[in-house]
Amino acid sequence: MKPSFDLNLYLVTDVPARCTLPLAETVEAAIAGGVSIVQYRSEQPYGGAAYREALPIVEICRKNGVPFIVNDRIDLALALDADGVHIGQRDFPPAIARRILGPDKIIGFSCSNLEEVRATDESLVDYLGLGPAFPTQTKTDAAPAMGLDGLAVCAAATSLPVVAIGGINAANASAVRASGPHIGLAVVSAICAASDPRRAAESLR
Ligand code: TZP
Repeated sequence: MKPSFDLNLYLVTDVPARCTLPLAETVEAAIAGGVSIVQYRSEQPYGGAAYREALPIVEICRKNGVPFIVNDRIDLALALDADGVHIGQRDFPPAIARRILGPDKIIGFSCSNLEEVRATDESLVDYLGLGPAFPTQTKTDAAPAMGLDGLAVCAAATSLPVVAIGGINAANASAVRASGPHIGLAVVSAICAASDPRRAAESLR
């Protein structure tokens, strides 16, 4: 059965060099602060290195009953028996991801404009990541920021659960939440680069 999931506060991990604490400690603190779902996002070129880096995060998520998602890499998601994968427009298309992963895994799909939202087959994916909401330095190849208005339009155009990403922090969190009826927040640097990731997560709930 597909695990249930809650997009309210979605931690996407950064590379260790940009995290204040070691990755596993970052995830543990963020979950203590209220993160409801975790995505492992890696720049590791080798699958084995990514697998070893992610294993402790998987354990922490399991221990806390928090779904664990892998960014982009379906092979790594299967190797780690992750709860799901998050794919972008340039990854394997949702139909292929679904065929490989089967019905019991969560599939998230990134859309950065209304056309991409409208072109998404809602029967294939479980949620949409919408963004970047605001300019971000974390993803160097990100599309132009859609802003609060863009978020509102994209969120209204789908019946899937949505999570906004890109440049989200404690200062703009409530404005982002107000842009759709049930819009979750996905953050990288606002938690990973915070001096106290637990408090940072608490401030975003
Ligand atoms: N996808 C769109 S923006 C982004 C990703 C992975 C990075 C968001 O990082 P931050 O630090 O929360 O702006």
